[in-house]
Amino acid sequence: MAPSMVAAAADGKGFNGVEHNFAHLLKGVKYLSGSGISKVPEKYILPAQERPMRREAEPDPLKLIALPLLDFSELQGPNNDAALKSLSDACQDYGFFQLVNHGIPEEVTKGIVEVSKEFFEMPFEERSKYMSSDMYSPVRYGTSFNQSKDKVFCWRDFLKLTCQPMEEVLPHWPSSPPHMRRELAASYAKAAKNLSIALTGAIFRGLEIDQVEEHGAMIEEFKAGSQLMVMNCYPQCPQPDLTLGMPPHSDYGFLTLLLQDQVEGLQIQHRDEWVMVQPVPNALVINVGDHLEIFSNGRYKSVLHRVLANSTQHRVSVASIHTLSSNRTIRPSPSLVDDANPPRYKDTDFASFLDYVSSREPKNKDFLESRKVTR
Ligand SMILES: O=C(O)CCC(=O)C(=O)O
Repeated sequence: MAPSMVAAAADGKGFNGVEHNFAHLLKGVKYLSGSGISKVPEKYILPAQERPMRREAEPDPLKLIALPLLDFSELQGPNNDAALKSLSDACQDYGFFQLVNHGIPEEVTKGIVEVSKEFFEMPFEERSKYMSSDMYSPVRYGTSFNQSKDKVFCWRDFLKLTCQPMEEVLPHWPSSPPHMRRELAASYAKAAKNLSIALTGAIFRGLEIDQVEEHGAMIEEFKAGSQLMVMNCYPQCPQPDLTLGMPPHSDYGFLTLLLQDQVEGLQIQHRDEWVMVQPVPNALVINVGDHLEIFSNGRYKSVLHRVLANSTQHRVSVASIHTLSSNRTIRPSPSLVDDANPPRYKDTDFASFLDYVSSREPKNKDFLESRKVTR
């Protein structure tokens, strides 16, 4: 019997039973999965109508979608009208696309996925040094979506690293695995930041607002803007039909760049159906966040997405979420607003998002909904 199982048995909470004490659950799903459970604890069981799997009325929930595949070199090159049009169409119709030839070296993308796996493989005592309920902490290790608010836990552990200003936050990042801090996480974070700025420039060109002085200045602001890197760990789950790796949510920022290993799990909502994103080797999954939906006055969509748990394969992903600095107000671009298209969203900022999510259980796109103008 593994030592963790002995400990569990000793305190009377059988790991094959359904009940577990809350302190065990806060150790996270990597710990639970490693303890050899054969059933998910009750805290992870979603109400029947929120479960991911095969309800009679639902079409095949494992339907794969080939997201629009964009080539970054074409977006950057001359005569890029067709590429910019594809970018704009993808942001309107899917809110998601995959990006190839993005220029981040493969050793960096593979390295950050590997180092994330190594982090979650470390003993719980080592990982737990970074546990914090402070949303403003530059490093936060935890489990579920928001472990202090979630009524039902999801099957995910995470490490969140604030990336700006890099010189200030870097000393707080985990010092193990030994090469995590500088060599990989920092070089991936910098590369993702540069790519997000270049993509934002392409998005402004696609929206035909790049010549507006204010937007040129915004691109400069993005350089010192906010960046959060989230390493997600979804270990094998004994009953994946009863729970989710991540519940349906949208991302708060302008753009999210997601690196996933080749294990399927990410689903997006497209035309009222959940569809599985097919991993493409060496591609990044990019999605429109709430701030870009607001900035584009609703033209581009911040789309609901979720992650399925699975019983056979461990999955790891690394999301890098980019937006303007936390005290910056986000509002519909004045260039996209006129009498026919009045502002559809209220002004917002990152701090109000954090206040919102720390005061309640986040659900679906409820923060974005709260920012909509009702007429
Ligand atoms: O793991 C994934 O594929 C998605 C992660 C995600 O949605 C997030 O970190 O917000």
